[in-house]
Amino acid sequence: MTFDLTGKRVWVAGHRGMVGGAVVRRLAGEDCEVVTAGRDEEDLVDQAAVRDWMKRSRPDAIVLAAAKVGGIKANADFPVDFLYQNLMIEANILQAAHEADVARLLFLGSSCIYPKLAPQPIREDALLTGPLEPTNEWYAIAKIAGVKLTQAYRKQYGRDWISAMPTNLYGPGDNYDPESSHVLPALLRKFQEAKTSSASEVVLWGSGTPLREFLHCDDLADALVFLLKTYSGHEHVNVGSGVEVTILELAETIAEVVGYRADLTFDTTKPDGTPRKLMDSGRLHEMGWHGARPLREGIANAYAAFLTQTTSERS
Ligand code: GFB
Repeated sequence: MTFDLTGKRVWVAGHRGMVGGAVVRRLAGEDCEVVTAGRDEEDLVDQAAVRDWMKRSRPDAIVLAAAKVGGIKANADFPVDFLYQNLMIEANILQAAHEADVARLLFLGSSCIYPKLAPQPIREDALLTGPLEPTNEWYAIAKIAGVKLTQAYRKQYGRDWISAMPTNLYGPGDNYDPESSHVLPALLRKFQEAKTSSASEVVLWGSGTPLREFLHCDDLADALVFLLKTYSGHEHVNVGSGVEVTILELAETIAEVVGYRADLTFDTTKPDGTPRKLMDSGRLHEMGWHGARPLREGIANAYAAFLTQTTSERS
């Protein structure tokens, strides 16, 4: 074991988001103290506020799950938000963590930081070997900077800080806004709404042919805690499920889980994005983690959470 969590204070930055929430749930099973910031304490884009919070909270370890995230359309519509906010969040937290002498930190990248046409499955060493996918280059550049900054503190100051690279994620606490969400929560919502209104069709963006790999956020959280406890190294680590599906296949599985069949039509005015994005998670498997649940089972869990979340938002 590289880092024993027993008795440690662990700040989960971004605990209100899907990933941060999953990490908090997972850490509840460890003998550590989870620290989270109140809404008024946590303006992560503000350097002074982050420094102040770090001094007061004094964590031993940080899981940096805070980020401005969104689906393909949000990335294209809000380039400044995705580039600026993510650069600020990661720079502020890493520098404040360094000043506060935080022993352990886990930064989260994203599979979209790899080149658009990287050889598949994508290995960690494909980073910075080719041009990025234009629909999400703003987010990707910020996340690449975060991975590099994490490595830089390791190199210059010997900090035992690491990065993980998750694939496309879904699960409880996801964003279901039709404009800004990712495809899986968007389709859960579209099929549920079609079921409720007995609509005859569901519209998919793009051609339905792009391939994506999906991982449940609770499985990601389990892998992150595993890495936090056991991995020490310069290179980031891919975290995927190893299973890819086309967007059309995803829609068919969601239709089965929701229990509603509708004609699928394609809005080809919307972008497909990168054609394929399957990561090679071989290094993580060699380290001993194999916890990804089957996609259909994960979607059923996410659908149940979606129904609960939307019911509680309405009431
Ligand atoms: O999940 P998604 O928005 O993002 O879209 P990316 C994946 C694919 O699903 C694209 C199609 O080909 C979309 O055109 N799609 C079909 C839909 N119907 C829908 C729909 O109703 N909503 C959405 N959102 N997509 C993101 C990046 O890329 O991946 C982020 O933009 C991040 O930066 C994330 O890295 C993991 O997989 O293309």
